[in-house]
Amino acid sequence: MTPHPANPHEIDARPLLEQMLLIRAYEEAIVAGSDAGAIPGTCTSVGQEAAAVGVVNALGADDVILTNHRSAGHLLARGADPGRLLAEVMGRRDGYCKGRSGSLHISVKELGVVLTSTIVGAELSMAPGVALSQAMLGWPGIVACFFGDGAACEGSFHESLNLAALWNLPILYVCENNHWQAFVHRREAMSREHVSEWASSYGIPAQTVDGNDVAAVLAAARAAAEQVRASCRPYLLETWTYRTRGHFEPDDQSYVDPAERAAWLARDPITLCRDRLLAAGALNPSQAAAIDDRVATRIHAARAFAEASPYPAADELTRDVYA
Ligand SMILES: Cc1ncc(C[n+]2csc(CCOP(=O)(O)OP(=O)(O)O)c2C)c(N)n1
Ligand SMILES: [Mg+2]
Repeated sequence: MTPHPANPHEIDARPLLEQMLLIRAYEEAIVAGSDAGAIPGTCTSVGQEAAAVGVVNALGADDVILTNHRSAGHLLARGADPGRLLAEVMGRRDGYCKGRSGSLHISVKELGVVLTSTIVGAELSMAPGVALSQAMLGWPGIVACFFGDGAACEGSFHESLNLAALWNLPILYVCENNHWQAFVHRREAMSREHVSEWASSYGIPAQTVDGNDVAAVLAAARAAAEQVRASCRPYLLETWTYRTRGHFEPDDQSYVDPAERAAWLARDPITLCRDRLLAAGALNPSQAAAIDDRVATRIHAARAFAEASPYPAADELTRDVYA
């Protein structure tokens, strides 16, 4: 039994819109701060917000997340505090990892975000181990492993799927296919159009969903997560989306086909969601403006919090390390 609507048309997308706006505003604040030299540049997920929000909202409190270098959307959708995230990016003591991880290695244990890996594909290597330990300890919850189309071209993807299928591990593999693998288009690196096509050779069910339609992603992810939970077997969900900013900041995107990018900008996930809600009468312009205001206030407060947080002292450098 699915406890939530599996039909995208029955989903209340208003809270999802707010989460997407928060992610966009958070990452745009980082871009503006990095342009001004005040914040280190990160890898943003601008254009991919629906993929993150749709999947994370399909997860339960006991589920754990492994993610990658484009993790801000996953963390914010999971309920991470933007101030503590920004403090982490800025290397401050009040960051989730005391300012030592930056954006590329951040973990938030209390939210079940076990790992951000900047080694492409390492989250895939670790997913079977995390799922196996959950199972051996008798802990509830499935493992959601977020990775890119580039990671799917690495050997660790195939090793991970093979073991997950062999050992019946409850892993929801989520490939955010954003068409780019750093500065290389997926067409130049992938033998197939869809990453989901590769799952069948391991007997793993898979689906590709429109990654810019947040309700469609949420519905597909709920069904996939339920299937993983009920079967104790892996599932691969591919979200078909696009990275509309550069690989990192700054990046002039001179290698990008402007027509392709423009076509995806015309399907911006936030605009799509808001327009649909307005057209359906589920949101009116003043409610939409109130959401914008709430988000702006939170980001303003996050920036103030992060800037007020001190840098760690030099004598803390060797604390919390094994050797
Ligand atoms: C093992 C490894 N190889 C190369 C890199 C450099 N690198 C960082 S991100 C990236 C592209 C990854 O593409 P994808 O998996 O599609 O993720 P996306 O950046 O599109 O989200 C590369 C090659 C790395 N960090 N780790
Ligand atoms: Mg990619």
